[in-house]
Amino acid sequence: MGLSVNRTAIESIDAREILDNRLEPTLRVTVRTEGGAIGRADVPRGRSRGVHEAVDLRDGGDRYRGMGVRTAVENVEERIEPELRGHSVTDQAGIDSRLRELDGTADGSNLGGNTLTGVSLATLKAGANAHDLPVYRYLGGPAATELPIPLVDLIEGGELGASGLPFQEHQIIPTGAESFEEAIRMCAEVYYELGDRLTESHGEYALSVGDEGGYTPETMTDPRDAFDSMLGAIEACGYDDVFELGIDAAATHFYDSDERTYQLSDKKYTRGGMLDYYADLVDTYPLVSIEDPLEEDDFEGFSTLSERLDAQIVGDDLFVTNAERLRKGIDAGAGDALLCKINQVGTVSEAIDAVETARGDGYAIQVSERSGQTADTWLAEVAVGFRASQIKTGTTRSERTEQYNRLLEIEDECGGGYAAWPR
Ligand code: 2PG
Ligand code: MG
Repeated sequence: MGLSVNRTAIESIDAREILDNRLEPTLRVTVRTEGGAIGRADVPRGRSRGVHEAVDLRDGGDRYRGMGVRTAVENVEERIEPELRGHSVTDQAGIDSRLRELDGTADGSNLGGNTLTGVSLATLKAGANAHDLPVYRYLGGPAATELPIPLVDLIEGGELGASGLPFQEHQIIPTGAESFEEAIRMCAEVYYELGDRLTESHGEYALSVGDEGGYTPETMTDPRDAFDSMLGAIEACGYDDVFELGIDAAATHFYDSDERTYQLSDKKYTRGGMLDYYADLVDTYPLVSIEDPLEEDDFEGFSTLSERLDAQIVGDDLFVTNAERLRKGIDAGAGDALLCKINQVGTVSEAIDAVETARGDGYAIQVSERSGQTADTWLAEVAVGFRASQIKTGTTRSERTEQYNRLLEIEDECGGGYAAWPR
């Protein structure tokens, strides 16, 4: 007679060093249960990171210019696995709080934020697998049937693209599409059309792409030029009624904290100057989403802007997917939307906390990629599972398009609707 097997109890946790889209090392974690369920997850990595994010543990030294993750691998196998063996993968909250306890720091710097994220995500996937459910259904239950609106980064600047543009992302947003499938097709057609136009206006090198697969015209320095080019392409495709625009300014990265000024192309702006600058953009263009318009600790400035503009103000480096920082923002009236990146905060349960806090206070939820990631499609699953109305996952390059491909499958699987833009 066979022994009864606890289908969900963790039997082993393995980790290895793999490579992301930038050929930089990152962590892959595999959780196996006694009953044969398996969850494997790859950890993403940001380049334009916020100072309040969980610490990404890297080996230092010469290997991979210090970016190796062998210490993180060791932490998973030697310090975490013995502690979690036997725990049920379906107890996500229990496993995540045990991970936090083992780490013992607020910023994840002992075991590594990347280590925590890898184990937490692999546990989530193993839990879904043990239940024979796709991750989005396991996470979101029967209510998780809606597909998010994609914010597609057609032109890159800042830290993520070698264009002359100060803002990091210039996005098209298909708020007027009827389905996710239609939204992505229209985004692709605008992308092709924009490519033809940029070749004409800025030369063929404009077609080189940045970390998220958007174009990077070197001679483009004014965000208005990016908006005009994108609107020209949208109009040429006949989609004026479908698209609106967004940006991720990622303002911390052009902020001088000594002078308390922002450097935009060849001009310096005070906070007040930036507020007027954005107000003017919103007056001139169909700009409905502005991420990180000001530096990462300016709750007051975010609040003034949220009050003043109709556009959605999204907190990325401001909130870092942390429920406490978000709560502070909500109390101050700062922002209208949470950017959700699991590895910013550490574990899946902490991200759920932030998402539920946002939902409870009527903040929109935008699930987001990192500029460094792999073809692992947990991001698509999590976006639907968190019932986020928006997703940001770049443009071209397989680690981005795989998310779209998975979302297309999910749309078919659940006959899902398409989210509405918050007005
Ligand atoms: C951002 C992101 C991703 P990174 O600022 O929103 O788009 O950049 O992953 O480099 O932090
Ligand atoms: Mg950002």
